[in-house]
Amino acid sequence: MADADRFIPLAFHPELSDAARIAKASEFYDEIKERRTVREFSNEAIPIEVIKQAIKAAGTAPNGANKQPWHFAIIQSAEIKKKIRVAAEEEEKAFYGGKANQEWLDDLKVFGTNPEKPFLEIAPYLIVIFAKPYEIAADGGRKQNYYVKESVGIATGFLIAALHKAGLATLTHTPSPMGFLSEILERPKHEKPFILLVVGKASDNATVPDITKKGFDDIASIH
Ligand code: IYR
Repeated sequence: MADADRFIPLAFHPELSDAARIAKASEFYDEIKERRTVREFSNEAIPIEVIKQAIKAAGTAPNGANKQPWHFAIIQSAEIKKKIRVAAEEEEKAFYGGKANQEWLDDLKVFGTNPEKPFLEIAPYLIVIFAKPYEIAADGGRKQNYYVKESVGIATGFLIAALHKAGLATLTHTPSPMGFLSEILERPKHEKPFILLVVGKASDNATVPDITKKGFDDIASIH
């Protein structure tokens, strides 16, 4: 435990009635349930300040020992987007052309996905979230990080929620393997690409698959 004098009073202490809490929780549900993974983006420009604020929100996520084991690379350069598209499509051709088994391909049919990823060039931003299994200290040694996947997963969730709140659409894209992202973005070797997030406005005529989410009783139990 840290020294008592290193603790400060918690600032966030909302006093809400039970009814207000229920209302707030259901308002958030109503908002977040409108989030859909989108594959048809508008090329309309979005101020980078929106992206910066959303990444700041992501950076507040709970994480192992407050090591904040993440890096967010924002890509707006058309040239880099093109490189990423070419490399991602290369991996996806291998995925759809034999690497994925039939069950996986059947599970993807409803989404209408294929190896072509034009959105990687159309959307105004790509954000590559990197996970840092460890840090390199000033003396070149390794400093441990903890619960890295959990931490980066939670931060990515915050990021997606913040972008949704700003009215933007996202696509969590995970070409596999993603090593090409480290090379193109010239990130240090020990940072591992976690998710490639495509960000922008959904195109006016965007469509999404007609799928549903499991209900409360299917995802939760009360003990
Ligand atoms: N990465 C591929 C395949 C893919 C896999 C899953 I699991 C999805 O939910 C969607 C797609 C692609 O992006 O096409």
